[in-house]
Amino acid sequence: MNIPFPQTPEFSGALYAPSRVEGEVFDLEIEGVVPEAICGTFYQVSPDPQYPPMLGTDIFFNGDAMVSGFYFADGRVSLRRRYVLTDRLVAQRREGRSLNGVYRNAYTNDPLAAKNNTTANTSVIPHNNVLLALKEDAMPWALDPQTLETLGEWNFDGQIDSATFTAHPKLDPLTGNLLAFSYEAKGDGTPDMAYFEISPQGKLLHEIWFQAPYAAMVHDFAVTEHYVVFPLIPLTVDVERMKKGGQHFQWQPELPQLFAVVPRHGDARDVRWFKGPKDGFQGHTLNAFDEDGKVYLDMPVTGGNVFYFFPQADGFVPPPETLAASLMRWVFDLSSAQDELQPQALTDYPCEFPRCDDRYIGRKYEHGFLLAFDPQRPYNSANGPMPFQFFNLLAHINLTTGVTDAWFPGDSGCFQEPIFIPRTAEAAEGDGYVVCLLNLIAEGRSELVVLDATDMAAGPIARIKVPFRMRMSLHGCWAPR
Ligand code: V55
Ligand code: FE
Repeated sequence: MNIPFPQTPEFSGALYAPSRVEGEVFDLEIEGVVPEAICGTFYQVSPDPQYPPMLGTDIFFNGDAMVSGFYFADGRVSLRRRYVLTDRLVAQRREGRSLNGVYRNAYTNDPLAAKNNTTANTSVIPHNNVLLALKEDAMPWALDPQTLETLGEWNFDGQIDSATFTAHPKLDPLTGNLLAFSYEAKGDGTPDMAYFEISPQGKLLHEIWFQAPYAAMVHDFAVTEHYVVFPLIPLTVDVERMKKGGQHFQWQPELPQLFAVVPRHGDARDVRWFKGPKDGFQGHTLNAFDEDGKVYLDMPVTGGNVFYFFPQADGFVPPPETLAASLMRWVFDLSSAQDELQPQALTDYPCEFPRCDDRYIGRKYEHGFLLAFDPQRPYNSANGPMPFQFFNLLAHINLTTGVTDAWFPGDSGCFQEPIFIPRTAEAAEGDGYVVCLLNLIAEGRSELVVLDATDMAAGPIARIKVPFRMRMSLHGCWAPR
């Protein structure tokens, strides 16, 4: 390979320079003590381009999928990393170069590119004895949970006939069912959506197909005991634009933040649509629950377009410092005809990558774990400009008291998405540990930190040292043994 990666913010610096390192480290060095009760695997996936971009530049979301597993047992931790060998990556390796053009725009691909355009790079989740690597533009890819070997594309034994599948399925804590959905489910630009419930043994139990008023990004969703909620971000799709080599998505400042609320056991006729303020960006969901005919949904919301790489029609993208964000609560009153909503702020600080105690998914809950940004904290400018998605606090929020308890890792540290691990299977909600990747920017390396969820400000009880730099990632999960 004799073409260098571009020196753009998307491909350089401690967070975004590609890593491309596959391998294993047996028994990582640990400072502090990892409780022996933590037994299982922390998986996460990072977009990590195998080759420099074919068109000279690219967005972060278009990298090949590097899956990492941190295997915890007896107070020790070992690490394994493998690329997902998608058709797309195999074709690139065969040709020795990138064959894929604009993100999610196969019209711009090289004729030698694989037909299946997915990178499977956004999230990982265990299901029915495989680890699924997911991206919302295609069906998942299955991996061996132990070796991380790629097993192949996964269509649930042919039971799911959709062009796409979300990167944010949820595991129902009551049944173990995998709850998932598709958007652009009949191909690029189609407004078709579908909801799926799949048993722990892989049987499709129920599906609901319906149409949205237009095709828009539906990145994450939320489930409650009786309902599912789909946030349609005002980023719309236009196949004609794609054919001209344009972006898959375009920001629409005049469109509302749209939501579909669907009874889990209902059908297309039961879908209700709600509208939030325009020019707003619904982020990842923290959690949701329903009570007395109302659905409560908590998620970070930003005023304006967060995705600078999907500008609006006139090319405008808001300067990052103008984007105000906070954790918000939306309340959908299904007994009322009111379909216009105003969310209420739960925090006065920007945050993202929220996670709850997975045992409380869809149930009334009070604990959230998330990354936050405090601009008042020092940042060492010797590290260069602050990179995209720079979060300098790892936080616990108690939604009942409103109190946030956070750890600041110093002026050269920032975090990747945290996960929560209960202290024991029977522990109270939020009683356990938070595990999170810490990027040590000045040192060019990473640590996996373990904190006591009940005392975040005290900092890590264990720092698991990764002897190299892990690229910025999106999502991970905890798979208990
Ligand atoms: C997101 C990430 C993606 C993607 C679409 O964070 C949305 C949101 C890593 O890829 O393709
Ligand atoms: Fe996501």
